Amino acid sequence: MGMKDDEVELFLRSPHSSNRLSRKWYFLVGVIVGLITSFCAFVGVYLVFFHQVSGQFQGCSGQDHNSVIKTPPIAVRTSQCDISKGSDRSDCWPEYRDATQSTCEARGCCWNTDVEQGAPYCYYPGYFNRSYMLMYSQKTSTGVIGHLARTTNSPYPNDSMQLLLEISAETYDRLRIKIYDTTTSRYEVPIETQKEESGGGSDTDFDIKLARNPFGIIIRRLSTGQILFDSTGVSPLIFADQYLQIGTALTTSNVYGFGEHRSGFKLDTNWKKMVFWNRDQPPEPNLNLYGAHPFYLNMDEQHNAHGVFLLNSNAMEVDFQPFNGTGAVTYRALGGILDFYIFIGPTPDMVVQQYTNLVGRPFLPPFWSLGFHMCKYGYNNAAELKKVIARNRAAKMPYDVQWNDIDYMTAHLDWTYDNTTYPDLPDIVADLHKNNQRYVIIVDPGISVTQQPGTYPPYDEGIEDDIFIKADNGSNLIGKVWPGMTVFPDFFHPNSSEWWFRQAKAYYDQVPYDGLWVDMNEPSNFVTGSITGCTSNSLDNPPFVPPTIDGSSLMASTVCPSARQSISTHYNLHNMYGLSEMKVTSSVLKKLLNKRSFVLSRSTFPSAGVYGTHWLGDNLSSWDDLYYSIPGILNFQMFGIPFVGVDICGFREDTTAELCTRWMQVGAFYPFMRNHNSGKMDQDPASFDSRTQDIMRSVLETRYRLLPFLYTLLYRSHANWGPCGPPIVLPESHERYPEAGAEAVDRQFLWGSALLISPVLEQGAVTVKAYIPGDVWYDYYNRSRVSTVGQYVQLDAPIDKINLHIRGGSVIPTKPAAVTTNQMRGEMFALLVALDNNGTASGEVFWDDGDSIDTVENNLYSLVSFSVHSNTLSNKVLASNYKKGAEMSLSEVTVMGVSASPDSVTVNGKGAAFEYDKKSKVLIISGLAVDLLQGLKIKW
Ligand code: MIG
Repeated sequence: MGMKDDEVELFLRSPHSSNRLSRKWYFLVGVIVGLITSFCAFVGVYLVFFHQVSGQFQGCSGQDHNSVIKTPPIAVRTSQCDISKGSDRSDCWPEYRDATQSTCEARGCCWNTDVEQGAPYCYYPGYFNRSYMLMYSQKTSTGVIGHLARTTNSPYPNDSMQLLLEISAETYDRLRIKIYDTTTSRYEVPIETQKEESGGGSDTDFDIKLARNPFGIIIRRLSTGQILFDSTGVSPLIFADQYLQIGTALTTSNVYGFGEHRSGFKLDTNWKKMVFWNRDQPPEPNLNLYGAHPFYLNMDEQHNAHGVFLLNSNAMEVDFQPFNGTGAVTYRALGGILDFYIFIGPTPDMVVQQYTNLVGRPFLPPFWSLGFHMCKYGYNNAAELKKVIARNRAAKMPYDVQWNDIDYMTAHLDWTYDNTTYPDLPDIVADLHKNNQRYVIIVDPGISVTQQPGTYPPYDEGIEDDIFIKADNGSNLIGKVWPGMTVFPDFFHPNSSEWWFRQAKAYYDQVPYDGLWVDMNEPSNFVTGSITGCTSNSLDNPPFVPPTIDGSSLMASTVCPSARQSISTHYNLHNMYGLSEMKVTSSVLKKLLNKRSFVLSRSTFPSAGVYGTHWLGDNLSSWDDLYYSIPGILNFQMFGIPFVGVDICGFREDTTAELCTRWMQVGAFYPFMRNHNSGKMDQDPASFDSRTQDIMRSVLETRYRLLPFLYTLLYRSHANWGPCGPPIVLPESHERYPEAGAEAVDRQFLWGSALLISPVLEQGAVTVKAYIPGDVWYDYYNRSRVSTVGQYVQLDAPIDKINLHIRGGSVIPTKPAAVTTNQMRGEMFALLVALDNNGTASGEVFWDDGDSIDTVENNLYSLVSFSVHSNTLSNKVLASNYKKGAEMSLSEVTVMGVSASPDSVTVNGKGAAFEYDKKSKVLIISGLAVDLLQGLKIKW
């Protein structure tokens, strides 16, 4: 989209800029000053801006602040409507109401029904004169500030006629674009973003350009000229009270992110709309689901990636225009402000790192939570629960955590257990603990209002503390959830934390649980808005509502948008309800247990990964759902919630032995591994025949062996320095494989960059077509090198096998598997070394006590890196504050890709026993007991 004749270009360079553009800049300053002078005379509205920003130009005062230029709208020139490709059309009628030619043209837009499938009939002309104009701009030390004004009304009520624009490079790798109204104060998202410099001294790679009329922003990657953000030529800026619109061009169709939605990993940009309005809704494509993450990652043709995040919690949609034309996305948000962050990358890893630098890095989960979790909605009684625990122990399944769903409660009341169906629940929990197992329970936000006064403290005390969400009329809003009529805690209320702590503690004193599962926190409501409905005001009935699953209703299955919370309206805070509950719950747990907390939440929002994690909700026991789990898990890596999983074997309806076997195989490589079910049929591993049990046990053991590696990846995602960025699980496209075709691979995934997982996702299949990147790879099981790489290969995958490959160049830490993580912790480490073509490899291991609070921040851990070259493995002790005899010792090293048998092997100078297999070229050095926290040299 080129600039129009009457537009001004403003070249800027952000903070650490060189003088390269200075000549142009001085010239442009002249142009701007000229512009200011000419506009100042009749645009008094500037003053609002000048007063606040610089106090200059007092000479322009005396004008009425509300006066605007009264220019009649110009008629749309037909030539401006002659947009040949439908895909170049930006939708001028996003409402799902029928537009007509006359209503469309009254908006200043073009009408043409002769168009490809999906394209709008009513669209913006090539030149649209009813948006904002850049009235003034000024360079700042980190970017530019500007003043925007419009003279005509948008189709939506209460336009902000003047806006302030602030573009600033907050760090060298992150640019913020903030557009807001300085004349009225508007809601801004109350999450704690991190302001600190994330990188260091290197130069910024941003180039900022502004278009004057209509106003537009173009941000490019300076080094390549590639567009990172370009709002010119797509839907024009609208900033009305309940309708904020802005669009941007995309670089390629390699667009990822925008959760929570169900789709392939690479998004479908063909006239797709994605809605953000948290909803209790089983995952299906094209629907708004449990969480909202308005963040995407776009990768250009050179495989440079950048990220774009709109920090806005209001109901929203994004609307794609396909890539056979413009290739663009338009945002339409129902409130707040426009607050974009652009992350420069240039690798996908770095984009996620930069994003989590802003919204907060993922929590480090307790080590036990990396084990296998089991749950069912409907054990229904203690006998059944005990039977399931017993049979999985007897079957020697690696199994760390047992859960209870809402059926443990008395009449679905939070913080109670049913004395008749679960009379001995405390004993069951004591027995789990005795066996080094853990126990997690569900709690829902809805608090029953129908209990006898004085008998149910969660309600009585909540009333006393006045922490429940209020209806618009000021009384507590009453909805209906599992326990019947309920109120909903306002977790933004300053007193909610103490109140929640008291309830959690009272119950903990009876049943000492180890973690909390916060469900239904969209929040879900079985009635529309409240038991008495909602108001007819504009919060409950906004002028524009995106196509939610409920046909453009914001109140369906939740509380009224007009409801009041302590810091704002539910209209503004709805998408953050789950986040607010996570935050309070994680601090309550920390205080209660004096341990690292484990919180699993169904609803999430940016920064949720700081407080807990997420599973992908009520999936179906189907092969399709097994596939969708992979793009789902990959998406949450990007959203800064990497410790994520889905209900293994499927939640709704009955699974089958084959599906459940394949699902346990994939699930063993979900960062968070939980088998959960609501079907009639049992699906815990020991409920199957002995052959199936053997397969499930074996893949569980593989997972447990690899847990030190997974834990080290989780540490990296939390601490975020060193070679690996935040994602634990990576798609092939994002992990140094800029190979054609890799962009859309979402049936395989990687742990870090070292382990490639290629599961069977189809019924009856005993082979898998897997993309093996062009690199050195070894088969995990027979340790031999893979001969065909850089293409799709057909791999054998009988029912008892999930294909795993280790990348040449990696060192993976392991420990022997055991039935609980507690038991394996004390064992010695072993290393899997996979040599690359140069005979080199590297890796690291992080270890601590597994559940103390803030071990990273308090330096209570050990961190050892390994490097291999010239037939020598050596270590570097980067931290050694966690010392524990055998726990930090090394027993065995397996080296893959050793071309010939060594004559001898020495460990720290002393001869050591070894085995070499000529056929697989594998060297095994075993029987060691050397301290990893001392200097280590193993030579062969
Ligand atoms: O209305 O607690 O997604 O995992 O088993 C359903 C019962 C409520 C929804 C959760 C699911 C859980 C179920 N819950």
